[in-house]
Amino acid sequence: MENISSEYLDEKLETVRNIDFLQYRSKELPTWCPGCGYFGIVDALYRACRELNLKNEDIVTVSGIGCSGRTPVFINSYGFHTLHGRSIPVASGLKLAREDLTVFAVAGDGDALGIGGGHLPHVARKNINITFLLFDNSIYGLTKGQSSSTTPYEMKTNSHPAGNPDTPLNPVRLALSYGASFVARGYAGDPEGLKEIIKKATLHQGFSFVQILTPCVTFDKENRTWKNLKLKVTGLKLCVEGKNMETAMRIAEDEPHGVGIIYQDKDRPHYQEILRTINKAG
Ligand SMILES: Cc1ncc(C[n+]2csc(CCOP(=O)(O)OP(=O)(O)O)c2C)c(N)n1
Ligand code: SF4
Ligand SMILES: [Mg+2]
Repeated sequence: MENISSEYLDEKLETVRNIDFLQYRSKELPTWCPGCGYFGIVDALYRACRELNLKNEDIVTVSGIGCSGRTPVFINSYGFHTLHGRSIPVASGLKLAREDLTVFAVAGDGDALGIGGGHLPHVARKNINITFLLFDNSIYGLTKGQSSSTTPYEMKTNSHPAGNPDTPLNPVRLALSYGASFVARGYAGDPEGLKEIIKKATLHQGFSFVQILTPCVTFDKENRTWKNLKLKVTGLKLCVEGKNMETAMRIAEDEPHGVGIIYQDKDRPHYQEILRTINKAG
């Protein structure tokens, strides 16, 4: 078969990138497995950026390590592929230095809640104005299927072939407890709905936490599969009005597959506003 030249591919990709929201797609070809939920997530992110009319040069996506760590490579903007578990602190520093930029921090469940788990409480309590996307496939994908902080109890994984002995963390409950001013859950299989959530999270003035339910098609054949997610994911059953912590906590407990905006406190100032007020007073 005749080889396709890189010039030919570049030309074709340039054409594709010129289609509406695909201006946010980089020239890099995906390294994710065919069928991975992450394609749906970046698709939603491209669409959100388009509808928010963000300039490519005003966006920065910061990642840690894991399959999710590749995300900035596929976005036609500035990006930073940092160390394992460190997307939140790097994104926070960046936002504090360059308030004018739109900063997305992304991380897998292992990255964000395992090795990087110490950063979430602080970005939430400080209310730093970044959008955090948790790519929650409930497994370590990149390192080939070990149990993560969100792997269900007793699920068989490559690190626990007899069943996971650990109780999983509840990401939404954690984010609420830590004081995140915006908490939502989305689904990689619904890029249109996820786009709306990412738009709201981006427009929110303060720390926005979005848990995204997504499958690892290669290393999870029993829990968060497309088939199971399609059956389980629903819109939120409980009605969320304003900042209602009690309802939000009930959703965290009782609706683990409910997608939508779970909590939003629009009144709380974000970190740079607080700093300006304190510095003026002092
Ligand atoms: C300090 C350090 N410890 C461990 C690793 C190995 N490692 C790389 S990615 C990863 C976990 C990835 O899982 P997750 O964050 O859920 O991301 P996914 O691959 O599922 O997107 C681990 C343990 C590493 N790269 N650096
Ligand atoms: S290993 Fe899993 S998370 Fe990683 S790219 Fe493949 S399907 Fe996606
Ligand atoms: Mg993972």
